[in-house]
Amino acid sequence: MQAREAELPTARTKERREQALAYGLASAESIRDRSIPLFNRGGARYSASGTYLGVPFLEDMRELGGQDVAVIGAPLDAGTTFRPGTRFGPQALRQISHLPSGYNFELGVDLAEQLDMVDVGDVTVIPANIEKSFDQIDKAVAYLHERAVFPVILGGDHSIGYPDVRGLAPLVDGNVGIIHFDRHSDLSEYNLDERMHGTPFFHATNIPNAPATNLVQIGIGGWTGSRAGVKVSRERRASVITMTDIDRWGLERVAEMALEIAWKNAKVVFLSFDIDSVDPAFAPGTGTPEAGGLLPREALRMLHIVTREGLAGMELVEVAPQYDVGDITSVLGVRVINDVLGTLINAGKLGRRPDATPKADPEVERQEDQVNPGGG
Ligand SMILES: [Mn+2]
Repeated sequence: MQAREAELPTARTKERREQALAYGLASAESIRDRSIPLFNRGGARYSASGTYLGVPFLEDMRELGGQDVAVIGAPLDAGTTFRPGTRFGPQALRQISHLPSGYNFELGVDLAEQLDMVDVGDVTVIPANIEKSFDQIDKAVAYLHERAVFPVILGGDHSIGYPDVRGLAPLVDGNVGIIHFDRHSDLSEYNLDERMHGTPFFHATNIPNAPATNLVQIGIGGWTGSRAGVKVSRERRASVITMTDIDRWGLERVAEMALEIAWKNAKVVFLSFDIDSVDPAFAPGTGTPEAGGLLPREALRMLHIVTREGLAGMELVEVAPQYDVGDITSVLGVRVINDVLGTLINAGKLGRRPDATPKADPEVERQEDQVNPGGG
């Protein structure tokens, strides 16, 4: 069989690889093997579960442009410091995203009707090299911004927060604000000598136009935080809103405050939502759970306030389906994304508002009820 292998043809594989590279574009400069594409087109790996909300999969990345939203996975968990597994986060989120219909009664939005959304699959990350992975994610995210498509980035652990901001900031003529939901401040310079998931906002706020004074962190506290990060947050005057602050001042007031801090002299604001900001009773599927976090309704209520002035993009990180129970963490992650998109639509910041949407055709509506009865 050693000899037989040499006799097997390779033409089709080569053809598929060439197409994957043409469609998926050239990888970051640090990747030596130039046959590895930037966007993962074929070797599905972590992306084999269909698209987010069943929206079209954009196979040829050269065709990106003109859409409102692109969902993109960054299946990297090389940055975890405790329980790994978030490389399967994008897959879990996509899979459970087939449960909701895209319509929300309370928000009065229908994502399928009001957004032109595509799923562009995953960034080809390099699991054995976090810096090369950052280069890939940075370049991929920048590509989406360059084509003016709103990125919804599915993590992955929180280390991707750094390349997600690094892919955005150089394209902004002004400051970038960051609204960061988390139990952890993620402001250390290094974890174990590397830039891991406890470090993204140290490095992101080193970017000249992403100052820490426009970073607002919501939900911080508990026993899994880092003292090194507190020192950085003190020195750089980042704004830390703890669970105790939220209890004391109330959701609305705290969210209004966060909005003000993030937007102060900023041109755009990026949303980084760590699923572990929500209590592990509701979000057990994560690597660094911390008891006493937000209730889902508290998180959603605050999101409705902090996103209404618009966003330049968002990431939903730290979903690790191995530790999940009945997919509840992924259900919540999808809920967070969809609520943000719905709020942006209602605020006139993304897609089309109802008055710009053609009226529903009653005949189509009846047919739709047969196909997708909802409820249950
Ligand atoms: Mn966290």
